[in-house]
Amino acid sequence: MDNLLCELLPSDHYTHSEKFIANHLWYHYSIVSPCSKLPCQNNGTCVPLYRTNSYKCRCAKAYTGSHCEKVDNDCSCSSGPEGKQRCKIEYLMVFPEPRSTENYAMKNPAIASDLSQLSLCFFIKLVQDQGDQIFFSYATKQQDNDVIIEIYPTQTDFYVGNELFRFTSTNLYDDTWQHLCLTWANTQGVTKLYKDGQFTGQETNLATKNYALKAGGSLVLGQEQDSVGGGFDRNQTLHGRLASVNMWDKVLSESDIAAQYTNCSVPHGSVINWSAFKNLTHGSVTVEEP
Ligand SMILES: [Ca+2]
Repeated sequence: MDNLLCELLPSDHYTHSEKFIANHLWYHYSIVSPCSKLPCQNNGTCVPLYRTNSYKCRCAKAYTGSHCEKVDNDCSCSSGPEGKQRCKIEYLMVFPEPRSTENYAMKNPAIASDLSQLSLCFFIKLVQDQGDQIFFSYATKQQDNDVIIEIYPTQTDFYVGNELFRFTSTNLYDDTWQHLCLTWANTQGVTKLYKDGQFTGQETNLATKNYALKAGGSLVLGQEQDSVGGGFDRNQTLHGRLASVNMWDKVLSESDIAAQYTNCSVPHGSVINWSAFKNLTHGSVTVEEP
């Protein structure tokens, strides 16, 4: 029998799996690795520590714990949906340059029942451009401005039934992700604005008292409608990024809204559900998944 040639390898396939290529001329034997039982969960990578006959787990994004067995709940929202917590974001929608009336997402019909109150929560990151930017436009046959969110450098205008609520204390053009919630109820005609989980102010417009938003209209993200599903103006086009746009048929509590920011997660809305928009983009609007 021929002599066997023995080669001692400087590494193993747990440490440098990319350097190990199958070769039928060699038989490779190795000592039992601390990683051979595949101890790391949820796609974590096992790093063998031969000196101590132990290992450590390098966890995939969104997992933590010595064996990557725990979901990472330490999600600070400060860096928005593209930060550490992007794991909790189903997808982002990107509204690119150049601004164009071709770029939008539309759901028609969007709302199944008339609404006497609402909460609307979302993440947004804006790029400053000429003019104002309309992020959200809900139009019905009776009223093309039934709900609008119009963002200027120095103010945010929110319309219900073509009636204005103006918030002047918010600057949304700071090139960071913002978590925003707006609530409105027709009992008092009051709208409240929350930024990054904090209540920032309220406005009253008595003309919205007892008003009801009509069901069956068209919701457009990224453009302003002057008719159902159309009448867009390039100078009001959104340039930026959106995520987790959801709407409810009730006023969410301050603690519910604070929890969205703390958890960096907007739950699915009962009226508008972000999942439904993923395949409703037009033009150059793109979807990015984490
Ligand atoms: Ca309009």
